[in-house]
Amino acid sequence: MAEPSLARLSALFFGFLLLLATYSWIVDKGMVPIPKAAGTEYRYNVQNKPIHMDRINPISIEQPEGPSFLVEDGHLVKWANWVFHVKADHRAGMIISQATVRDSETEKPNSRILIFTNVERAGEPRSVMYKGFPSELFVPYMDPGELWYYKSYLDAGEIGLGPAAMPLVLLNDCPRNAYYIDGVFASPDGKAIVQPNMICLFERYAGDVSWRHSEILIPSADIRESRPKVTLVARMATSVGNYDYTFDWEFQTDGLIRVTVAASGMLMVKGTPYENVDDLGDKQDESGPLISENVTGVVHDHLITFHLDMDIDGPMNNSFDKVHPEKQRVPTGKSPRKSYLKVKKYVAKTEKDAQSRLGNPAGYRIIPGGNAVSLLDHDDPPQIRGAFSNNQIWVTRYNRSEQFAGGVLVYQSHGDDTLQVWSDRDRSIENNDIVLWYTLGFHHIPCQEDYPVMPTVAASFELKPANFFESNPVIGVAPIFEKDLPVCRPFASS
Ligand SMILES: [Cu+2]
Repeated sequence: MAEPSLARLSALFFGFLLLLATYSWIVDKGMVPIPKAAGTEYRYNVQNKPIHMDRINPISIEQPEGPSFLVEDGHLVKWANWVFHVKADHRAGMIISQATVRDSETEKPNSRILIFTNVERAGEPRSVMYKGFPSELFVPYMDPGELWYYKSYLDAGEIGLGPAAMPLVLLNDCPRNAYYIDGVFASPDGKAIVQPNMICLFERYAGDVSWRHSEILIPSADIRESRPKVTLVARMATSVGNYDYTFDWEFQTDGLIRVTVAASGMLMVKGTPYENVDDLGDKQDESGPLISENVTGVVHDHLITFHLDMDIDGPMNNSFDKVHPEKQRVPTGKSPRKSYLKVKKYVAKTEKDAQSRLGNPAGYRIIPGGNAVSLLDHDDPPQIRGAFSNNQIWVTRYNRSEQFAGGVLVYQSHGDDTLQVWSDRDRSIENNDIVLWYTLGFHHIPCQEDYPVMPTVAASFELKPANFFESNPVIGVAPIFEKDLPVCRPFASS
């Protein structure tokens, strides 16, 4: 594994210099004791901190017949019923594009293609997503004091998630069965920077079930059907200064895409005269909790807005329905029940070309996961620049210049080129080429366990087929039998 190149380091250094040049005056607000810094070493080979737990034996996934995916031309990934393009990107870190899923019920004559020597892929590829990537990453700190008020970062636009991505750590960032892809970027002097092992691809089996049913009402039949859930993960990790973010795009054979952001790394901390919360008396430290002697963990948000250019069965004629489950009251005397849940569609203007058998418009649902919306006032300067986090979900008409939710140029921006501004134009989005924007995030209230390096905290959302397939698309998948896995056996039984 190669060390980071000199050109890459100079690119990062140049970026940090720009940040420093923005705030180049000195403010002295008095002295606080220098923290002891005891127990802050986190590197395994230099720390001396025995852990008191039973050892976990090394673990890995065995694939006796090798991986089930192909990578063509360095970036085109073919796995199970999915085909998509993955690439490293200077600003977004990793971009997934032209994702199609093969629908075995749309097979036409001669549509089978060979991807391995003995495996055929049946059915027609159907477009799901043209392009998806983290468009901006907003981290406002919640200390309005003179030394901290300006600390609100747009990490993708100001730093770039690509150059800040160090090579992944083999066997730890990704499992042994992972395949690695390098990133290639341009340095400020125009030379190429190669970032080795920046993205990994691997099949994940976490012991979960894809679908199952046992027939308890017909005991003589002994029907017990179950299928293991195996997924494909595309992962990159970036270290934007003190913080680390891992981005996963996980593809399931049932058509679902799960996007996960996992945050780890080091807190941005502030000195304080206090060593113990008792020293505070009736006061509360306004910046955040005391996490070590003389060290405060300043409260902040991590808000990551994804650009999701969904092209369900093609770029045009896409619409967005708001679906609300609502409680309904049963009229008195009509039923022993008093209430029930009814699903109501609020923007049901969709007439798609591709209709399913039952007449439902073919679609994908967004299933929110990690919800966090900025609590800053909309007229607060950081929030004007980070206005894309005013809403959890946005839908805009496709415009090729609207890729980055905080604007193309974010250094010292005033919020005049954000997703909020574009959305305020109020263009028609019905039966059109539209882009879905979703913000996930964390309100981070630090605690002692986050210090010196915080355990990973993850949040995710899902893009789930809804009436896209005619029925369960993985009903025909074969189960796994004992003879299929000749390599791995539990140690006790070998
Ligand atoms: Cu945080």
